[in-house]
Amino acid sequence: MSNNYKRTLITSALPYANGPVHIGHLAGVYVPADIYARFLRLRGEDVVFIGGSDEHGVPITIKARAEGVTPQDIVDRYHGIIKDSFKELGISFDIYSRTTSDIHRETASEFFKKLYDEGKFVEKTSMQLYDAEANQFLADRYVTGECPHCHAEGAYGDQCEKCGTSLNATDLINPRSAITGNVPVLKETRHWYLPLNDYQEFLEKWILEDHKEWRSNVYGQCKSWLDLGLQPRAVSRDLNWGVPVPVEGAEGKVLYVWFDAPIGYISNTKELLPDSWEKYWKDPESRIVHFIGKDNIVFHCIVFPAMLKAYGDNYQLPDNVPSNEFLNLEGDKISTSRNWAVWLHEYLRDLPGKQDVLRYVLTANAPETRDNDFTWKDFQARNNSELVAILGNFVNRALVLTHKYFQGIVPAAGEMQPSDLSAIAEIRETVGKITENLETFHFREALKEAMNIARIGNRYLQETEPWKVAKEDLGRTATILNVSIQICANICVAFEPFMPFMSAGLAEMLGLTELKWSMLGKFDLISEGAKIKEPHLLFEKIEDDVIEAQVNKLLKTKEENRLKSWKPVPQSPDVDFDTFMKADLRVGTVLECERVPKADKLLRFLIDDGMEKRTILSGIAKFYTEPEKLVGKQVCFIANLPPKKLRGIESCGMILSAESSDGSLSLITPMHEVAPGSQIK
Ligand code: B3M
Ligand code: ZN
Repeated sequence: MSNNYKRTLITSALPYANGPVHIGHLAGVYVPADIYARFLRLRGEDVVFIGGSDEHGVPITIKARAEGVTPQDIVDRYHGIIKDSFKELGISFDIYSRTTSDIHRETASEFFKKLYDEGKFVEKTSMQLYDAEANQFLADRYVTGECPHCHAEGAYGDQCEKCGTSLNATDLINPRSAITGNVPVLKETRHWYLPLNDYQEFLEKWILEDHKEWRSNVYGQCKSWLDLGLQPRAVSRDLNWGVPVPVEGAEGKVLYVWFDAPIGYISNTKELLPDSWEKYWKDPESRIVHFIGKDNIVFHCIVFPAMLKAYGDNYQLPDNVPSNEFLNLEGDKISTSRNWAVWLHEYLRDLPGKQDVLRYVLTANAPETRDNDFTWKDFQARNNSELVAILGNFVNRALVLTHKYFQGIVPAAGEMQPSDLSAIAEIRETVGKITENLETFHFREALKEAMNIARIGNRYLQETEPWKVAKEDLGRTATILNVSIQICANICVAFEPFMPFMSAGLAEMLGLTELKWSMLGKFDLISEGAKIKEPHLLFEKIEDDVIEAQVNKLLKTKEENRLKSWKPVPQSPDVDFDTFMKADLRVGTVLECERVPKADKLLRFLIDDGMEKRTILSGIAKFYTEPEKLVGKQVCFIANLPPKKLRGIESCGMILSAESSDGSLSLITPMHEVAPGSQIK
């Protein structure tokens, strides 16, 4: 049992249904949560794994407004995509529901109403940010500005994503409406506040004293907020999308999304277990573990626990909140708005059958204690040099050799020799490390240790060389291959939490019908005489072209973003007409064009300017890699600049090019051919 609890409720952050999920979500929350759920199940524990879409909140209404559809259209579209793609990746939720469900609306309303009736809220009228043109109060992502804490730009009305601090919209410096871009005005409105300050002492004891075992990044963030002193937080909003505030006279007001969403964990559990959900939420012998990303720490460690404390009724608080840091993509922050992401549903379409590879790479690179980076090169390398070359290679050799020498029938093991015993002992020690790391949410480390089972197996085959021994001692070969098959069975169990598809395929080949964590470290899992199925490769090499296609897709996105965000340099100060007319602009025909030796930027042009042949050097070599193709073309140039010596060559004039958004230079040429030397007017 995990920490002597009778049962465990695992929740994973409810993704906003305003877009698909991407690898950052998976690495941060869903793959670790699934690993943990599978691990506890393998140990025979009573586990419930809850997921669902977070369908309220301003990100959704902003997207709906942008697309001219209703928020319900948006959440229906993305709830489906998210749910299906999680399933295809093997995220084994016991339920994946949503917060626009009736049961959620009822649960969240009742939760609010109880606190309201018991006077746990402070009702306050205050001046809030308002966009007069849009006729809309500006809450949460409806307003952005400079964070008053870390001074990052682009902080939202309720939170700064950069430093994670939760904010009140009126805290923002230089706020701007996300709807119209206008500077907001202040307008009076009434809201209900949860007085978090009333729970300061309780939270300090519960977190800082009772949960010193929490990850340092989680513990540290909570401590910094508690040290700042908790403030009352609004739990309602002037919006028309969300759970209506269930109080007389509260028309046009809904529950703040971060009040309603965590209650989604409760409503999803209720939906799954109508008769026994309270066992998981209100029994001190139950354990709740929230898997989240670091920007959600304050809501899961401070706000939601305060809400549950305020509600009472014996609600249990989370025993652990193993929050991950962020995963970046090719060195840049993953961003939904900039489409800088690897979207799960696109990954599954572009790389069919490679769910385990993604799960493996995201766990191996998991941002458990610091932000980390995903690159397609690393993805390919880990697949080819770890999954194929180490794990797949060992299993394939063990199975192929058993077919080669024993027609696939597992041979009886003879007397063990030191090499057999040491491999077995090493694997048993490794199993202990995997277990200990999984129990303490160190999934990266646990995976590394699991891979060591395959490394030990490869080393065992290298040392015992059954392919040589078989020539004169089939009995010894039988022992070696029997041990190797048992190692395969251990691999099958150890990797089930990380790569369930590979594990199922290997179990099928080995004839294992039930996997239990207690099987690990045993070497009699596959009986002698058992028939091993024809082996198939567990993993295939990923070729360069597959990776190039993904990298090019990102480069295209980067270029699109550059174009979208590109603005021309501001216009230069006016120049009087006479001054301008002093410049003598002409058209010339290119007679020769070649690179200048030892000058990677320069091209030497020989131009027919209608009067003579003139040489002009131009720094456009990297944009015209076949200069000879410019011969015969016409270019525009400034004729009356004083000659200038560059690399020993006298350059008479300047050839005109336009600088594009990506910094590339493009020659200017007349719309149709004109006589060389024609003046540009
Ligand atoms: N919808 C996810 C996010 O902040 C947020 C989690 C809710 S969990 C109750 O991206
Ligand atoms: Zn900040």
